Amino acid sequence: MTKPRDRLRIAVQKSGRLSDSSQDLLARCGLKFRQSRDKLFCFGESLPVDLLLVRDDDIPGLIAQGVCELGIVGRNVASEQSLDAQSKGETPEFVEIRELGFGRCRLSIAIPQEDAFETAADLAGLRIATSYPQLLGEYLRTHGVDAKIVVLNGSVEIAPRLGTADAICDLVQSGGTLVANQLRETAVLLDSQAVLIGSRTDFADERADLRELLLRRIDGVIRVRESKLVMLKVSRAQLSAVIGLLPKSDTPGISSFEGSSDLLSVHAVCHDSITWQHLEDLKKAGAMQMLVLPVEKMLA
Ligand code: PRT
Ligand code: ZN
Repeated sequence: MTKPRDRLRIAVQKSGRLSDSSQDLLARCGLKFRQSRDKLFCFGESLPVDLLLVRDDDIPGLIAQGVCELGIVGRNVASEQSLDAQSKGETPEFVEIRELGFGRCRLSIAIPQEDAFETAADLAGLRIATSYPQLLGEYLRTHGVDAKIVVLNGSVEIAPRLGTADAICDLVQSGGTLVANQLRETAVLLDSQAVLIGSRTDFADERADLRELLLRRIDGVIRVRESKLVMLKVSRAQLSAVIGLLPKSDTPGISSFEGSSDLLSVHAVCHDSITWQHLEDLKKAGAMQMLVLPVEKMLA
């Protein structure tokens, strides 16, 4: 029997695209760690939650082995490793728990700009370079396409120019890398972002409560990040039109001004981003002196 543990371990990428946002999220959850960032293991000082700084590809495996309970990785990494386990007849020992809203990208197939493409069937017989053979394999199987998967661990985008592949399947964010390599995106296989993953098993020790506590705080941080406080003035006659335009708003607070029976002040927390277009629409509907403020903490 394994010894009960009273500390939780969470693994995040040591250095790379997800590192800063992952550590920022944990800091916003009130976690403070003792070691400097370049060390592998950081001791949690504010809560019994320790941090492991590792390569992103190692995180699902560390959870599967029981070295840590939670981790932050791109969905692309989690899905690829999950399919890999399934291809060996194993059940992946980790599951996706939360979307975290950063590190957004997509896994796409791209072909040389001048090549024709209408449907997935046009990929038949091609050599497709990728670091995601499982996700690509699943896509090809689903579409009944017989193509050759060329596994590369980096610089996938130059494979067509080098003549080692006819197409690629790689992560795309702005699309700049594809354009720079005269490639064009033809199909999206997976929409990705950073996700919190965790072990499939429930814990019978302190870790169960710690995990719940951390999840509650993460939910709070995500909710606050997407929320804005909107303040504005409006005449009584235009109030309902203006309130109807506030995106995902809680019940607004409405107050009147001393000595004015017509002018009202409205404040509302909106759980969505407020764009310039929203403000233009509100103005047309009669809103005046609008203010959009970030929300720092929220407790219902
Ligand atoms: O060293 P370690 O193994 O930990 O890091 P890594 O090199 O494997 O990963 P890293 O830091 O490059 O990326 C970590 C995660 O960030 C990925 O697994 C994705 O979930 C996410 N992410 C988000 C991206 C991108 N955006 C991204 N644009 N990962 C890679 N890219 C690359 C892509 O491979 C291509 O080369 O950026 C290029 C495309 O970008 P655009 O903007 O030109 O389209
Ligand atoms: Zn990696």
